[in-house]
Amino acid sequence: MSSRMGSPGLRLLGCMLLTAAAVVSWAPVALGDSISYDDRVGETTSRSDIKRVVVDHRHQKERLSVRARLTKVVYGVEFAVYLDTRRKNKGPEWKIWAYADSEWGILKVRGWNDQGRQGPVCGRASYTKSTDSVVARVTIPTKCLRIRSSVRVAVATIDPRNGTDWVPHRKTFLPPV
Ligand SMILES: [Ca+2]
Repeated sequence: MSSRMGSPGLRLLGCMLLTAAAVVSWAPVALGDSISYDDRVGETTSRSDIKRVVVDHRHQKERLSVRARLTKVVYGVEFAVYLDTRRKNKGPEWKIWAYADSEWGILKVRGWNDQGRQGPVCGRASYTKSTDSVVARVTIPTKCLRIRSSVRVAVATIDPRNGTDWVPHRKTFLPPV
């Protein structure tokens, strides 16, 4: 009788522990001048699913690097990095966009939905393929975007036919680095 009564309790405990582990694994982890975020896989309709994002903002190196590990590279899916550099404005001031083996650029934007206008030409973007994933990366000199202090970053893979995978959440920034 006691084991019968105990097992639902144990199951509940196990469930709670699993939930706690899941919450911990998806929370952003600050690492000095960088932050990493493990995103769920399979939660998006975007064909290019984000697994992990690392933002590296080493002030002494005067550059901002954002890399995202994706399940696969899909041509025509846009890799987008939104930057909040002015805390007075809630939304992004800059959008960096890149397509695999194709063009990339920087746009000055006035919010999440702004098409933007051509920003400065600086930095670089790349896609690096490995056996089980692809790493999309952009690296920008901070001076070029007038980043003087910490910055907040949001990342998305915009699949025009299927949907968007957002990190950390739709139109939401990671904590500042
Ligand atoms: Ca994802």
